[in-house]
Amino acid sequence: MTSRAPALALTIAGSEATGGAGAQADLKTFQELGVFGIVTLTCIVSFDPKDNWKHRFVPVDEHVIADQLEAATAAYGPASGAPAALESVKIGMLGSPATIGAVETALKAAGFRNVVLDPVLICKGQEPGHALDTDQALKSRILPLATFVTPNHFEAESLSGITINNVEDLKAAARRIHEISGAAVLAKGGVRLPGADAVDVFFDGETLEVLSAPKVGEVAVSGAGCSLAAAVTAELAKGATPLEAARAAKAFVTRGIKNRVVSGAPFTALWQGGAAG
Ligand code: PXL
Repeated sequence: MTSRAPALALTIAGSEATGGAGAQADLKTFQELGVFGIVTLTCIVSFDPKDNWKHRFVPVDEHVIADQLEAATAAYGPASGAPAALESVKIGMLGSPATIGAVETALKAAGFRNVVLDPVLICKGQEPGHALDTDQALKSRILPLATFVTPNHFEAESLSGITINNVEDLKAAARRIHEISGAAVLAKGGVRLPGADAVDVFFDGETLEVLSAPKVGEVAVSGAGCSLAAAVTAELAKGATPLEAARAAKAFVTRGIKNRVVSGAPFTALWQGGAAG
């Protein structure tokens, strides 16, 4: 029997119980893009419909995070001997300094080729400033290990120290974040910048490209950031360059937002599988 081994990708992310964001969005994105997905769960988020859909957050014990990473990398990691090795990882919500320590240790040991960081500082509905120590740990310990980073408007301001009101500001922020991290940067303006288009900026130290698509509504859709970073990871896993991965991911997310799913919650969710149905 001959079979082509699929490309592999790992997401280190939280569960979001309505299925729109987090590890669920990542796994669906990997699957849709033809990549074998693996998950290390960092926390469980269950919005509370009795309290304005506020975030309820439970961290996974740091040892359990380390156990999951040990299992995944022993099976498929660069040193595993697997025919198609796991070389691409996406990092989503980590949630606590202890989690960040466990992930930092595993990343340093595994030596992944592609480390895509979605620098989740707060997620929708969460209060800014709620977890400053976590944000600090993410910036000082995980950002330097990233090869590709996908900050949204708020995160780009926080990482760069630049106030972003327009595309020129977004370009400056992308350049600054590249300087700080050494990573390729896809800084997302999304629906936050004025104008008819959702504009993101890619910068890898050489190429600066503005990625633009007509806005689909004016409200952010749950899972868009997670799915974008997961799509970048999947494309890198399949051999795309960072710029190719950014372009493909933007197209994937634009389509998923057009096909978004409405629920009883006050937010809609991106649907990765819309093209298939
Ligand atoms: O969208 C950011 C995000 C990432 N990961 C998890 C989340 C959220 C936002 O709700 O719950 C687990």
